[in-house]
Amino acid sequence: MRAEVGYPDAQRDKAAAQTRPAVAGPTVHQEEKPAMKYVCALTGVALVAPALAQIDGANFDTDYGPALSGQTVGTQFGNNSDPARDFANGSELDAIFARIDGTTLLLGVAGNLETNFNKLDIFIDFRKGGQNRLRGDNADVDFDGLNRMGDDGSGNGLTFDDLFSPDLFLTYTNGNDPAEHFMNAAELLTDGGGDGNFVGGGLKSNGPIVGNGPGGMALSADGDNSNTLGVANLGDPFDSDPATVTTGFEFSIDLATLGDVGIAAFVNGGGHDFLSNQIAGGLPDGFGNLGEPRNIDFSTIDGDQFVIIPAPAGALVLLAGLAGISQRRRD
Ligand SMILES: [Ca+2]
Ligand SMILES: [Ca+2]
Ligand SMILES: [Ca+2]
Repeated sequence: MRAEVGYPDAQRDKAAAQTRPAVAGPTVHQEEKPAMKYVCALTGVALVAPALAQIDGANFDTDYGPALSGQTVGTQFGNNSDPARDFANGSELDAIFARIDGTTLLLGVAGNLETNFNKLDIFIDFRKGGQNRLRGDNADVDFDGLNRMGDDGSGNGLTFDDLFSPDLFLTYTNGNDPAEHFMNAAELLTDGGGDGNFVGGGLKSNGPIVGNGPGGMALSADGDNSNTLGVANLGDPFDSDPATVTTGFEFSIDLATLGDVGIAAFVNGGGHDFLSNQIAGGLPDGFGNLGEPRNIDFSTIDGDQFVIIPAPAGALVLLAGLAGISQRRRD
């Protein structure tokens, strides 16, 4: 019972590591899983009844509560000094705020994204399967930017931490004056070849991006670039505690799934071709830009370069004994 609402790929990998038969043991009652998760989450929604966050890129503290993760290193993509909501002269990823509301992931990525069409790339692990190492035959989205990070045929490809195999890619960007913003989305199927599409965008003054991703998944997003605190340039003292930055980029993602979710996120160059050092979960002290995406292997970098977003609290309370599962998932 304990693992029924747990983190999909962590369970899979842990089960594999223990070399258990696929149908034996308490963690792998596959046929029962959807029904159990459905019951738990429905009950959780009834008990918790959280208000829907407004997708505006602001007020993350009141919308989500404390940050799940704060940045550890100063930015090498420029420390924003422009307080305007729609413009930034640097990029930093200060904190991750999130919660799951029914089947919808609500995500706040605090910080700034320079309005030069640099990218905020987000990877979401919400079901079994996916790509621990990015393949080169995924959907062509954002000028083939996803495959720019993947295997070029030589066996490389951006590789995540061991327990993280994302199933969905989202990318957000902003630039121009007057400011515009855009979003694309793509599936990350275990065997590649998934669907992907341009979600939407245009003038920021028109409000949030509202559209659909692969399979008709409902998506919305908006950005607020007004932060001038958080981390500073690499090597300088922080402007403030990064976990207290409450503006940035906000997403509503209807995953149509229930249970814990993992996310990875980073600031990337305009062609998805040069990773900054602004990575969700943080890098070890002193790390600069990571550069060529295809050569990055987060499993060789200390710490988790992903963040776990727990399933709704009500579901966990009802399943007594789940305390500590988050820690075990990181083993
Ligand atoms: Ca997965
Ligand atoms: Ca800053
Ligand atoms: Ca790591």
